[in-house]
Amino acid sequence: MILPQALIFDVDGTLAETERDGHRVAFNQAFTEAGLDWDWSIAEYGKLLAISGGKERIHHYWQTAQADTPIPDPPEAFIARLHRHKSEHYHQLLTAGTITLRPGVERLITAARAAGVRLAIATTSALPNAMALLETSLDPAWFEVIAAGDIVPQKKPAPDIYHYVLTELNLPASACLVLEDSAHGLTAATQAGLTTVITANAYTQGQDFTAAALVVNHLGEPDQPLKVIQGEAIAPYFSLDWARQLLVA
Ligand code: XBP
Ligand code: MG
Repeated sequence: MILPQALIFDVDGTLAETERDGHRVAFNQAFTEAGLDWDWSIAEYGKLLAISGGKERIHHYWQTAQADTPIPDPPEAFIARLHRHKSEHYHQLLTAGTITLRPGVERLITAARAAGVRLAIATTSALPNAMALLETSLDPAWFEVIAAGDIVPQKKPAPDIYHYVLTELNLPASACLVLEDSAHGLTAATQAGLTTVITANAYTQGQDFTAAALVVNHLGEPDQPLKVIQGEAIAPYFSLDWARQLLVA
């Protein structure tokens, strides 16, 4: 069997640095619009990323930091509406072109398509938000499976989303390589038995990536070499050949 049979990409923080200047800004815009004086700073948002999912993050913040703020009943419906408005702001930010793909992402995806390696998405983000990035920066049609948000009962770090993708691809974990940026994502993927490469970023760089097959600062380009943080340095940029070597190791 030719390896890898498939590459499975996380979205936020992996395809692009969407959190700080995308999701965070959109959450704040939605809060202001709803008349709430909530404002998530860059540092505070970093801590809130421990809670997966936008709706869950708002709910957690309300319960822990804003317990005195009355919000209309039922809270779930209010939070869902707030989150929908946040998604609209997020789309506008993406359409404005302020968020670009991380180094090496498009190159690796192009190489995979040329080699017949199948592609999939496994994200905690809501489907419309994942689609917005794919539509503005890549092409959703390139991905055979786009698994997002509430499609599974439990979000990362639970492995549900990766089990779902493997079932849809009808492939064993041993044939696929995952690209993630966070400890939550790594836990989810490894619990599903998947070999994982971490492309760390400003929000995730201090996290525990011991279970990863490789940790790099980004996937690299021929003229923009990656830095290996954990694992063996093989080449200046991550390739399908490197992916194969990790899977057979
Ligand atoms: C990222 C997340 C998401 C986004 C917000 O997950 O945790 O909650 O921050 O997205 P991943 P939504 O890295 O697995 O893609 O508001 O759409 O939930
Ligand atoms: Mg991520």
